[in-house]
Amino acid sequence: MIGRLPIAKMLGATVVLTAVISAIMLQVNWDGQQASTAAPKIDQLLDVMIVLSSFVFSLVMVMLGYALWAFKAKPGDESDGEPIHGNTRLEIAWTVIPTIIVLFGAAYSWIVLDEIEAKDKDSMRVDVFAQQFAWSFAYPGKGNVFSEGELHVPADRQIEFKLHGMDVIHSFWVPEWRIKKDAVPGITTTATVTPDEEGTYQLICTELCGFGHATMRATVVVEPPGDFEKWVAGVKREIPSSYLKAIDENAELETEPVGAGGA
Ligand SMILES: [Cu+2]
Repeated sequence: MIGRLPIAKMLGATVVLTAVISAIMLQVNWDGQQASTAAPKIDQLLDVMIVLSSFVFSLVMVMLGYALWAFKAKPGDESDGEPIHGNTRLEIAWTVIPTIIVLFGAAYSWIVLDEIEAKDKDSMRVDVFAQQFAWSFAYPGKGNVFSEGELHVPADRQIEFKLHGMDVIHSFWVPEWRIKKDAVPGITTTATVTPDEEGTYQLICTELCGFGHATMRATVVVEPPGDFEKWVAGVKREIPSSYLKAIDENAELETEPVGAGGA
């Protein structure tokens, strides 16, 4: 039966519909401002996925539209439909095409993840403590200074955030950086980010963690390295011993960084 379908015309219609939908969808600035080196790569990945999704959507819509038009029952026709048993060519096509799309998406995502998680030699470690319903930060390379509710980082330097969940699972997300990673009690997870745009942003908990989840935010300041050093020098608090203990305990259980998580 597939041999009688106007395949060339359907493919043509699919390509045109894909182009129209993609052209509209790609106009939208889905992710907002870009403020890390990872952001353009992740946004480009999203754009490619939008085009692929538009193609799949268009293909389904064209085939559905054709089927509705070509195989419509005549008025008064109450007979049963033709009993159809499989179609090898069609089944191969609808298995192979999605497989290629999914494998392409997996390979491309893998490459992007590898690039954005590649470690720089001069990366700076910042420990992040998440607890209901607040964030605090420690700078092991800077005399263990400790800050509550306010994260400062220098621009254009890779930061390795070591995330510690102090009670339940939380998730670390600065939308302009794109990176999102869970803070899980008992293990240390790592989020690698190179902020490349000075400014003030918001750190948002993006894992439903309890009654105060919606208010679990912190201020993020990305500033020139000189300003950052001045800020560090002005911080008089040091990391509390209970937090230091969490770092040590977690360190024993430290695992390889897991994929970006969170809801
Ligand atoms: Cu939360």
